[in-house]
Amino acid sequence: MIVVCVFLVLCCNLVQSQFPRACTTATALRTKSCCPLWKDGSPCGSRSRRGQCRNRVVFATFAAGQVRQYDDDRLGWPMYYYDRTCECFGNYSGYDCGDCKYGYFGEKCDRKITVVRKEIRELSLLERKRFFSYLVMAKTTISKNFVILYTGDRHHQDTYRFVDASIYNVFSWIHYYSTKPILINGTFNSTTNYAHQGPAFPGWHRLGLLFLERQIQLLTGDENFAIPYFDWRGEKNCSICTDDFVGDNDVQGFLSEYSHFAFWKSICSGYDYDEAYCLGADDQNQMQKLHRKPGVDPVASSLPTFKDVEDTLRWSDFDLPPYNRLARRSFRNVLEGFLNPSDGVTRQRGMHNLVHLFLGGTMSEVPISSNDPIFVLHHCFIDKIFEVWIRRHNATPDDYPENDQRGQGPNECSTPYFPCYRNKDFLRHSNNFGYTYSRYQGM
Ligand code: KOJ
Ligand code: ZN
Repeated sequence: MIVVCVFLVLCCNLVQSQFPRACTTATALRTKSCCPLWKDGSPCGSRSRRGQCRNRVVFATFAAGQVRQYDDDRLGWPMYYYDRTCECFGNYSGYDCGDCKYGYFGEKCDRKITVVRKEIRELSLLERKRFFSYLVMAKTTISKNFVILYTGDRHHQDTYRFVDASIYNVFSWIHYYSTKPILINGTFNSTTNYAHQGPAFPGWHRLGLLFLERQIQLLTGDENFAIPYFDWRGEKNCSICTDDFVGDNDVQGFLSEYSHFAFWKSICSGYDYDEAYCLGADDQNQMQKLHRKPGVDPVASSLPTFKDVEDTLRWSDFDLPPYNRLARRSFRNVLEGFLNPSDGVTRQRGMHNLVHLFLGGTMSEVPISSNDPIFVLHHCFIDKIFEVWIRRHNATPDDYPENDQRGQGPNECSTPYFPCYRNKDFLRHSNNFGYTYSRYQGM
């Protein structure tokens, strides 16, 4: 089997993913090397001392014997694809060390900027219009640096195909790719994935927002751009689901033709075949328009309350065994929304999950939820709660537990991001990533 896989990788120069475009050349894939030349002509900008090409920058440890690496291309990310990646020095970052760490700007990455993420209703009319126009630019501008993968058969690399995608669609695809079920002992396990139902959940989504925020800063040249959040505490309806904000919807759930996102379509269908990655990624006609049905689902007819958020913040253990949706008294599991926030034991839809289900439509289908921009606003508020919790409990990366969720070990790379960010490294103040949150309604 190993031989077959190696052969497929070698013979088939189509194998890519949310991969840096520069690492998807036949040579890069054959040599399993993702050390692109920076503009000084040296790999990882080594001549300019930005970084160096290193073997195994990756710290992967996966449950040996339980899952074999060739069963899942995402396992031990990104070692299935690359043995060599860039390790950047100082404030340099990016897959080729041509970019800066989050929060740093300039050719030498020595200018620190801390942006303030505000509640969307705190933005001035101009700021709000600017935000929507940036999103539309991101939705319609092809990413120069990244490409996405699709296939009808994840286990046969000769079927892999790669396409250009817009910046917003790359973001959306990243969430999709990380949520596809994992093949374990020959069966697809859909209760576990790389971004949810485990300790990686808050940090994985923190990184996703940083990725999108940075891509928009680079696209627009607006270094002060900050993603806004939607503080949904205690709301009866979705008060921002109007055409002035994220859009109204008709009875069928489709967004109003006067909304900013009226003509947006989702990439990657929802719960499609286990074996597939984003079928139809290249075909506009196969994509669905965004839809939403706030408050319609009888099992999720109200949003979390102020008290739910306060109760969530009280749990002092970041995560606890068994580190999945069954974990009790775990801050992460309460925040993610598998437990009653006040007792930390009773299983119920709450917090993050409840908001997804309350909004309904695109937002309630895990693989495609990120196609609706309200996902960004919702997760930004989840990240604010995470940040308040980090500060209140003085959390550090050491509080991130060893666990056996695939791809969610403390030292494993968050999947499928480039370069490698270790899961545990998100248990730090947001200032370290160049942003803070405004105070709003007492929090
Ligand atoms: C969509 C998601 C998610 C959870 C739910 C509801 O992306 O994480 O819907 O459980
Ligand atoms: Zn998610």
